[in-house]
Amino acid sequence: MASILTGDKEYFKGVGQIKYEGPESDNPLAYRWYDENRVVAGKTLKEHLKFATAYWHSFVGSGADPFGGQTHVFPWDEKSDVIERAKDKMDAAFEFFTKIGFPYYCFHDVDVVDYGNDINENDRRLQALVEYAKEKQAASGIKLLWGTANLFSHKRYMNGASTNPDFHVLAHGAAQVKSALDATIALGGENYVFWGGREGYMSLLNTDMHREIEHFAKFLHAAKDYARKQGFKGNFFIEPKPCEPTKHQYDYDAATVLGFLQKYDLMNDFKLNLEVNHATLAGHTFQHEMQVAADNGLLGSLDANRGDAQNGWDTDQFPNDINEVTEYMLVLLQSGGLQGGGVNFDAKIRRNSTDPADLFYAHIGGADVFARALIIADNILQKSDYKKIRAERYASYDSGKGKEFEEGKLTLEDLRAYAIEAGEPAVISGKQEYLENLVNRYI
Ligand code: XUL
Ligand code: CO
Repeated sequence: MASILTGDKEYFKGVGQIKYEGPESDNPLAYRWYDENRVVAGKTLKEHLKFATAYWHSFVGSGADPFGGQTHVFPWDEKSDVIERAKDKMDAAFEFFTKIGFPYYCFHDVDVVDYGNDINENDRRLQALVEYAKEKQAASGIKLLWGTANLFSHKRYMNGASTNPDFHVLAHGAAQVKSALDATIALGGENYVFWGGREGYMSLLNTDMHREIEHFAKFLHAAKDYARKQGFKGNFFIEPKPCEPTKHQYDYDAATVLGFLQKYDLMNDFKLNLEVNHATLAGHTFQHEMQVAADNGLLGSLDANRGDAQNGWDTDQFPNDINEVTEYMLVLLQSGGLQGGGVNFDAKIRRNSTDPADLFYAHIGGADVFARALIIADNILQKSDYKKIRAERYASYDSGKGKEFEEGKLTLEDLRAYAIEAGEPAVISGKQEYLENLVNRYI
């Protein structure tokens, strides 16, 4: 099948366009819940969720782990010419994006084309693939949700990129970010992500943390100023993660990044790209991270995946827990949705998932669980007493002295006087099990 979308080769043979067939369908290569045109809470599922495919896990990830090498052998990886090989990979990627029917994709610079050590040559390579991607985007209607630069794989970044103790390395990171920003802007990318995998430290014995964080802030300002000068109107996102690969990453979690953005005057341009498995590594639920972000106007985008209850590392599995995802969607709907971003499946199929169709099953499952959870969350908000119970829990602040306290009108002495006057408080249930059952009732 020769077309602009698939090049001259079909990579995912035997898999056609994935369609919505409804909950009763037995077809494993169909959506049972993700009907992109279904309207929920005033918007289509497609508009709420803005699903994106991650270039790195889907078309680059080799299945290797610390105990063994490649198990995913890709037919688009065969040519020796670096540009031709990258074009084959892009053909495969757009074939997948088109068949899965997601409106967006995301990439790191080095996912798209292999980089060497020559900055000018790397720029030429990326630009060549940007031109190719422009044609593919125009032909398919698929858009770039965000671009980013990989500042963690090359050995020069072993001590960090913008937080490297060696200024020479920081400058190389800046060169890479400049061309990744140029690529994102040229492709009409809606956002740009900074995930600082090695922006942190392994030992405080050799680390001047204060100086490194100051450098990090200066670097972000320089990147932001450059992109704005080029006319970029989108959001910058910081993606928090507490550790891995560094022992301690500076962008630990949503609350830590909030403090950093406020301290360094970056609140106007930056929001958060939150990832489920990063939240759990930080000892938080994902809904906690989402709520922290939403309460501070920072709920930008989501990297959808899940960890493993028995493993303490970033397993990046595809989401499949309807109960958990429903809680995410309750936060999403109540906070007015994502600001500029979408739901990017930053997830990888397992090392032993080696059929071409496995990539489809994974994304179908992820999309269905988010779509179904959004519908359930909307039902809970519209039809149950969930909102009423939560509001009643805080009713004592809606009038009288409680209201005066919220308005900042009461002193510590006033509060003491009220305590004496009102006597011992009643014991009031938090109704946690009731609410857990309520969620299950709507699933
Ligand atoms: C790593 C991770 C990255 C970022 C982009 O844990 O999540 O893939 O999303 O650099
Ligand atoms: Co991520």
